[in-house]
Amino acid sequence: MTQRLLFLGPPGAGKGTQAQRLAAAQGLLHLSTGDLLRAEVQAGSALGQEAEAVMARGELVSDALVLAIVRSRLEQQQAAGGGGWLLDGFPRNLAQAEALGQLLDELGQPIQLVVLMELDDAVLIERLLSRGRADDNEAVIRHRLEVYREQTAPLIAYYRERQLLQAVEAAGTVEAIEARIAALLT
Ligand code: B4P
Repeated sequence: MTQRLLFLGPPGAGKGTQAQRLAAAQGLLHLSTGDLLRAEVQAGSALGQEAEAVMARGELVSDALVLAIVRSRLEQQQAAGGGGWLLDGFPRNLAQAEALGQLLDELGQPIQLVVLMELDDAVLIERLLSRGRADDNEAVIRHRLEVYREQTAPLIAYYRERQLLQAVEAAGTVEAIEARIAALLT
């Protein structure tokens, strides 16, 4: 069974929704950098104060900050005896992908699968507008999509070259998409 995987895809593709379900079903550690950053904002920490304005603009928080969060969670899990993990929304650019590769080499825990969730822009925008989070207004969503195309989409070729990538159509019901993802893991 696949124990170490990551979810890649545009904002609103449903990475968080599917990652939560899969991690619960398989007993994996679910690491969502978006959720972890929002928790820091909520707590009013120095890190959260730094992240808040960047997220509200729909831009990427600094690589160093996000990497420090991911490193500490994966190291904690290994110190507690190890286990599988699912990275959701990380990495989001090539520098983060390279740094993640180095970290996983250090930990001796290579990625087994990258799931790319694909969806049309019109559906993404509709989903995010109906969610209505602080960074879900139309201008910010369009900017997040541009940031995705410029900075995150190059990871598709990066992981395809490493023969780790599998794409999934992310349209349809939550259950239908869940079944498509489950079929990749056996
Ligand atoms: P994220 O929290 O990662 O959020 P997202 O990409 O907007 O959404 P996701 O794809 O997870 O969609 P979801 O399941 O929620 O990022 C937010 C911000 O954090 C970024 O813009 C950035 O500033 C910062 N950040 C995060 N990670 C970073 C990193 N590594 N480096 C730098 N900055 C980082 O689903 C969206 C909506 O669709 C929900 O309302 C859901 O209920 C609905 N939905 C899901 N599946 C559906 C389905 N099948 N049908 C209908 N609706 C569905």
